[in-house]
Amino acid sequence: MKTKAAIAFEPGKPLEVLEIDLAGPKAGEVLVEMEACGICHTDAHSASGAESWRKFPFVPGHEGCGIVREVGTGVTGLKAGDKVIPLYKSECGHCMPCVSGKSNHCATIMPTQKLGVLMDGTSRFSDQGQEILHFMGCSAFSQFTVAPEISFAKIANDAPSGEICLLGCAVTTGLGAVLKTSQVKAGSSVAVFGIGGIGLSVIQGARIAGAKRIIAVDLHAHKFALAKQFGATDTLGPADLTGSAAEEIIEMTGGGCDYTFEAAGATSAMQEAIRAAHPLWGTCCLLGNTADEDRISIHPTAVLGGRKIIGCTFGGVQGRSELPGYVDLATQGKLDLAPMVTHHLSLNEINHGIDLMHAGKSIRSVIHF
Ligand code: CXF
Ligand code: ZN
Repeated sequence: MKTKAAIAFEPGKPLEVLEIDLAGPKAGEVLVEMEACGICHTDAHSASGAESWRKFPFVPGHEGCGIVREVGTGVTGLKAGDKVIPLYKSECGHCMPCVSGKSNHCATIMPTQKLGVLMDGTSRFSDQGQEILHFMGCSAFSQFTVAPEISFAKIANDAPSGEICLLGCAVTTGLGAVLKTSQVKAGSSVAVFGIGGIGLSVIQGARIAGAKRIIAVDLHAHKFALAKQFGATDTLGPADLTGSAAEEIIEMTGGGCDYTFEAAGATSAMQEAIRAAHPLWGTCCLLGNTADEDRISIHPTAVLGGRKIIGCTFGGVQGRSELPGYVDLATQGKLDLAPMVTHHLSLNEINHGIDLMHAGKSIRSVIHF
């Protein structure tokens, strides 16, 4: 069949939108018609060529929501008509990390997913006979995509795809970091560094957890209105500071926060977030990704008092078993997603959406198919 997709043909070049070929689902695989997909920094980062190991061309996109149209042989958990969110963290339920119940780093498709192929070592996408690779097991910047059944969370059919797609990455990353990985307690103090899609979701998670103080830190003060709307009690920007943000937070909280989160993807923010966590019982949770050569450094005494430095991917959330519950939070009105979607675009406008993101003009742009 044909599918209209945005393709990263060469590192650093704009995506090209064209009709390409898509082979149907093989055994254990599922064909999904995408309804919506958010644009995430990771899509642009990977398309930029910053990952020396990544092979081109590929179809990016990993924050999608769509409808199952066809299932391959042996698929038991999904059927045509089901609404799904593609998972860049699959959940097979059988590998060691899945069985442990302590990790969402499902090992089953990791080796092939990184290579941009499905589990049989081949891609379903092609253009005039040239192989086009998959991305993060999702390739959601395509009207249709194919991935294994273990790479989809089945969610409520009445969930609104244009907002729920954000649970494919940013929202689950922030919410899961707070509710699952850090298990923020009611009455806690929380600081969030970086108020993008992930940071705003940390704020919403902290509000849901009943945190009494939520301090939003960002270099751009125009982000604070939404942070406050989502539950931030305090905001800190460059204009509010004489020293560092960490020093100010230590002053404001009488020693540091119970929990801090880094959602800026910058080592400088990570160092600040570590310092801003209380030195005796504070937990600092790192969420952002940075360049391969980046490092953060601490003196051992930074943790000898009891402070914890942790981190997670996709919030530590196991997609198939736990994402439906997060979707329900949104449909029950406990999680506000609509204000996060600052731009609604067509697939043809994808490069504009990427530009808006780089210029800091969007929280999330969502592609509607
Ligand atoms: C990323 C976060 C950093 C590791 C790879 C996945 N998540 C989504 O954008
Ligand atoms: Zn992402």
